Amino acid sequence: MLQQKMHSFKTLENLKNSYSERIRQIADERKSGKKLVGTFCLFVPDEIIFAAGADRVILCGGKNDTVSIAEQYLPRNICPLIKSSFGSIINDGCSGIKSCSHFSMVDMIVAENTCDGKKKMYELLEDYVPTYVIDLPQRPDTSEALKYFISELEKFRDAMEQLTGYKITDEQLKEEIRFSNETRRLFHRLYELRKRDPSPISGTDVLKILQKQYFLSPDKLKEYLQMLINEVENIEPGQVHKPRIMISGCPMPGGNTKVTEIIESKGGVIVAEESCTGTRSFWDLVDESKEPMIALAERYIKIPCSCMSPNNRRIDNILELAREFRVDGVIYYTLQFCHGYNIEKQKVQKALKEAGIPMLSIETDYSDSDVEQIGLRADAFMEMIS
Ligand code: BJ8
Repeated sequence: MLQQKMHSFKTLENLKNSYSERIRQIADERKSGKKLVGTFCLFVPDEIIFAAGADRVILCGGKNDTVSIAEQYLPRNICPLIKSSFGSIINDGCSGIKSCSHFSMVDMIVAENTCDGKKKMYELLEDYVPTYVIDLPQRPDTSEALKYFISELEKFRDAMEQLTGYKITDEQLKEEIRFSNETRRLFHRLYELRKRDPSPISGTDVLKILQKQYFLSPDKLKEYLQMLINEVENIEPGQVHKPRIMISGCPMPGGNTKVTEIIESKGGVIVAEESCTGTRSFWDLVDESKEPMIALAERYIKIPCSCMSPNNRRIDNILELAREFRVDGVIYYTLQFCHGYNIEKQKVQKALKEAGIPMLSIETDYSDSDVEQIGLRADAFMEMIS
């Protein structure tokens, strides 16, 4: 297969150095009394956190080195994302593993009732960091579910006011919604560019900013996104078609780029991700014309996570994305022991088969033990769809 070298983006080089700058910013904010909230999931509306005058970072772990710390407390047979996150938070630096400082800086964790493993992990986390849990109705298409979710978000709004001492006004909420929608629109622009054939940017590169969106401040994220879009827009159109791949499934938090790197080293290019480190994070905007709490509840309850049942919206999204991004194949990516996404694979596979789109299923963890084996399967898949 003809290979074409991907462009190297200055924005992404700069992004590499953003960690220490952000840590300094958080430390300064905390000195001046600003609260830092840690979250784990897209179902927690950032707009409410920011409207309360707090900052936030997402605490999902994507690194393998904190998994063993967690395994001293948690069963081995749960998903690596849960173990890595828990290990990062409780890591006191005595284990010989460099402590990730933002994990130890949060004033409150805002959790959500999604999968069983996370729910139970949050109960344990309470011993380390004050933890607030938003209950999430899991049959999202009923009017009762929406009503209940609105009431849960109202309670969360009160909890944030208590944490920061600021009253959240509707005006402030609307402002945050407007700001977040602008960022969502920028992501749409970036994804629009990926529709070109060949795509001017690799999926591994896009993943870098998708992962950092959960760590950077909202202002910085917007700045980086704008710079990246400018760079991508100015790339000379390439000539060599590469198999266009969509990733669908579990999130790939910071530190976890294993599968995208393997796929792209085998000649494919990832053009879309149906994932929480992908389209689920920005695809739908919040309706700015509505009463803000209702608009937030309506937007967030529709996130097609596999904890929802039924979750046909996800199947529809996958088919729509596959068409829009003209994908040649889908990599169905699940983390080990993630039952929701693992079981939902059956429905996705059936729908893709009916649509004539090939799918390769990869179930993995954060270790490198299966890199070779995934590589061989990816090779065969590329061969098939080329
Ligand atoms: S909205 S995908 S961020 S819950 S991989 S911990 S589901 S066992 S991360 Fe998620 Fe929110 Fe859903 Fe997105 Fe459980 Fe599965 Fe592990 Fe997961």
